[in-house]
Amino acid sequence: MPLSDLGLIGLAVMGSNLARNFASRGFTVSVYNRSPERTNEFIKEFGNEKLVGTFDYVQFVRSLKRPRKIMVMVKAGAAVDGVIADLLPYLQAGDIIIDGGNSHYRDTQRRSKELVASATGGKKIHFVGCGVSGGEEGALHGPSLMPGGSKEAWQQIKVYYQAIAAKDFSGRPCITYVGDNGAGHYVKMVHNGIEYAVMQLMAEAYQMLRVVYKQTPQQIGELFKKYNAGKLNSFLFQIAVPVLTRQDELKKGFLIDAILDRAGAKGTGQWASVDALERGMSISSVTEAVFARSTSAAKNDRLKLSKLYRMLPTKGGSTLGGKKFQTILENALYAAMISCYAQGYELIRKAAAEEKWEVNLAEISRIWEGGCIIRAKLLNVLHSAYQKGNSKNSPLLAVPGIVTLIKKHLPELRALVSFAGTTGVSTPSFSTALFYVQDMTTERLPANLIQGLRDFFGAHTYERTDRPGSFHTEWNQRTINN
Ligand code: NBP
Repeated sequence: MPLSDLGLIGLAVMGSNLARNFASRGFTVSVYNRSPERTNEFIKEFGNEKLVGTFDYVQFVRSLKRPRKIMVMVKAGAAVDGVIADLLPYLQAGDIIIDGGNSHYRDTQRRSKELVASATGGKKIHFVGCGVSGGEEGALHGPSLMPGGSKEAWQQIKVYYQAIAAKDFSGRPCITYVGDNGAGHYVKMVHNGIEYAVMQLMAEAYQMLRVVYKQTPQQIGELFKKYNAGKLNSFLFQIAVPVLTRQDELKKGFLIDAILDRAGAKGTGQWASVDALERGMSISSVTEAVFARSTSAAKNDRLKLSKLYRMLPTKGGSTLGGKKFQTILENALYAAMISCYAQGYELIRKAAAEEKWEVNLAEISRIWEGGCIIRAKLLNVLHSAYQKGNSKNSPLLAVPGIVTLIKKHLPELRALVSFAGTTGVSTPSFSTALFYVQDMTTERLPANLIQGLRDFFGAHTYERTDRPGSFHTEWNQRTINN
């Protein structure tokens, strides 16, 4: 029996589709799943000469060409450690483990360290933490891939992974080596954070149209379709159209109106928010999106409180005409989305500096052009702006093409947020997107007052505008009683 090019462990949604994707590009893949019934089912349904079922680690490892390239697609967390521990006795120096799950990047950093020679009885096993985005469809037809970790291993696996990746706007594979140890999983975490923020912006836009302008889901679906044909062209706007316009099969009306307004989360938005807080960075549009899902989950409390506070939206629609609003909304969405990317990219820049990763933001933009959930025309705009500005790692808000776009559309974002404030519809992600750009482009913020207050009550000291050093003032405590 000829040896397989690759091994894949974990045949749930993602693993089985990735295995099929590799096989469809001509590679042979040995697969293994903890529960053998799943392997049997998979082989029965999809098995061919390219997909080989194995039922224990000895059989699995023996079936692979050396150095072995083994992708792990199991539930993130303890299961990944368990699989690595079980595999290790059968591996040899130079073999490669690729974790394609949504692992926390700190776990990936730990695993990378643990797999160096000292920790594995003299066997140098390479470890790659690879962010995978695109869900089931992406895994099967072409995901966006964010590998990080061993560069030596990357050289050996790239031919396989480039073959299965989605294509960017110029037809190149949506994959790049992101950086050392946990860089790939870090960038995937930020990708998911941006995904939270973009979906929250879309939900806020929907709510304005539904509540203030009394648009039907059909009308909103048609508007989003129009947006999708323009500069907001993206996977999320594309799928929003059927989600909005599908008729309910169980009763008369639109399905969207029957879906409970309680959003779930798997935690990557929270991870990104906590990481930003720990690094002293603001990704407020992402964090607001996480908070918004938490608030949505408090359905019973909201129901009770809504009866106590009947603050119905005002007739905002009449103060800003429907057609005019549609244009403002489109441009406000565009500016707000750029702000979300600017926030995410600043977090990546900070993490890269602290973790010593050589991250290239032009490339990150490029590999998100296709395959992933946030794929959009805008990513090509960001990528091109970085290239034209010859500024692959500048803050996004400093890239010349982006400065022009923000200057052009910020007034509409401002108009939208200020209008929303009069309607009673909450727009936390639009608001924070605006405030982020405003604050990051403001020379003098009011933090001087905060410093003064901190120095008053806690002698925390302050810096001055006119000379270096740290200063403390003996503020007159008695003045507080005057
Ligand atoms: P799941 O995250 O649902 O995990 C199920 C797989 O993990 C099964 O193969 C299961 O084997 C295996 N497994 C578990 Br659970 N515990 C195990 C253990 N202790 N030892 C060995 N195997 C174990 O699968 P998924 O949705 O395909 O996702 C796989 C990874 O990809 C996850 O990290 C996920 O977060 C990530 N991801 C998912 C998506 C998506 O759209 N679903 C997108 C991008 C990334 P069993 O059959 O024996 O129970």
